[in-house]
Amino acid sequence: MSRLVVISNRVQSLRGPTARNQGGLAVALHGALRKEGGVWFGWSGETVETFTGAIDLEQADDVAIATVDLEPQDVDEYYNGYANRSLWPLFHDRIDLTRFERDFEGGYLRVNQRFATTVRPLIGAGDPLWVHDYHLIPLGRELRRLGVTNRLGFFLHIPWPPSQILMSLPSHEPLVRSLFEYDVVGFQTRDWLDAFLHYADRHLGAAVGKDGAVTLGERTIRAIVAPIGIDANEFETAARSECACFARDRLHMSATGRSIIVGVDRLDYSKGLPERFASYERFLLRYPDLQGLVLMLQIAPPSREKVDTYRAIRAELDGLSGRINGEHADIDWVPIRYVNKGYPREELAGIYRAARVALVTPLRDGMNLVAKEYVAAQDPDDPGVLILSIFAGAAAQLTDALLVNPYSADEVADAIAHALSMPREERTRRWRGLIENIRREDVFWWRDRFLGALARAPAPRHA
Ligand code: ADQ
Repeated sequence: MSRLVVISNRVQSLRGPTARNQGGLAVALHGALRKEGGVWFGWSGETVETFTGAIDLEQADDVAIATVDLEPQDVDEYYNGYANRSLWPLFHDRIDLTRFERDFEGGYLRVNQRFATTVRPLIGAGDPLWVHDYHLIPLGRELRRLGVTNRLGFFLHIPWPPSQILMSLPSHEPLVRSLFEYDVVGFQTRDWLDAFLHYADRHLGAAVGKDGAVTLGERTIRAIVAPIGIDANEFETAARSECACFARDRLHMSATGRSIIVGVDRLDYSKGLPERFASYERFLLRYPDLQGLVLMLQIAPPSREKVDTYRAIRAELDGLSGRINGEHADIDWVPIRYVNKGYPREELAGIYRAARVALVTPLRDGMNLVAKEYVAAQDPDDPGVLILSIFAGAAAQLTDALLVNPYSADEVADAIAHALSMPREERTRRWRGLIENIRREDVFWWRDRFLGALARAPAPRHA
């Protein structure tokens, strides 16, 4: 019997104390694996002096979690280097922050080879393979080199950049060509798919068919749009839990009647946090009557702290929040509460529910699950308002949000004022449109959409 094999940079265990803090992706992948049993393979997050390829196996029901340790140099070059200093900024249109180093690229290819040789013995003859994200683009090619003829799928969680930007990456062509070793390649939105097709057509001379078939030489792949969702049902339930109600009440009490505007983001320059703080300050200045009636809670746990640009954005936000608070605070009011820590899912759901407005204003984002979680956590009888960047992948689905250009402080400031004064009838109407989409196109819909396309791909090749 065949088993699904999921491969991603990191894996998350459903056991132990961290299990309840997991994001939607981990839950979805566990769900996908549990359906028919399978293997989830990735880096353990640990390092070892010399790479051995020894697999650590954890079995939970029919799901095997398999991890491997990497060398410190691997982590520097592959993870902190090529993945997070080259590909991440470039794919988020930040050439100014992108670093190109041969060592990074060498480490990236080496780790992809190491992943391939390590996971190879775990792959059975008919097993479909599902590879995730920008860390592992060339993994399909490495697996084919080892004789793997199975159905191979790849899903990109982040945006695909415009061709002119992608072409600033020194080895862009072999990187993109390696995607043609998969059978199905999935993107979050039509825009990212179109950008990929543009490159494939103009730069590689691939033939783009009507139904997502893209042919390059002897290989035809299927390129699809599969926007990731959340487990809406689980999140709606979490928002009604005791823990969520406690968090909501605690926040309400501390706000002493003020309307709460919430932002929840990994501390990352793509999330547009300095621009968001500046927009909020613009709101305070343009709407002085509303000053003192609101407070903004920005939750931003630090990430990728080994990367200098991440240390820089953290320092910038520390300075900006301090200056805005110093300038506008009163003896009983601080305009921004800026918190650098993570929260368990249920507590987070309660925080979302307490907030009258959510500011989700990334400058570029593959999807953005926070926008969907905020909507799912609302009280259906008295829902809050989602302000969403037009540059988040989620904007293609969540058209009932207040859509804004995050670069325009005036536009975002006006949207905040609009959201705060929005009548309940309009809030409810917009929320219904949003939640209907979030429930329909949830994380299980996403999984089935992708795996369905993979199952329909032409029969596996034989070596
Ligand atoms: P991220 O860039 O990490 O994901 P996002 O989609 O918003 O962005 O997901 C973040 C997750 O982390 C959410 O589930 C959120 O609840 C959680 N989180 C954030 N701050 C938290 C906190 N303080 N405490 C607890 N949980 C917190 C990447 C891409 C996105 C894409 C996803 C999934 O960049 O565009 O939507 O993958 O494909």
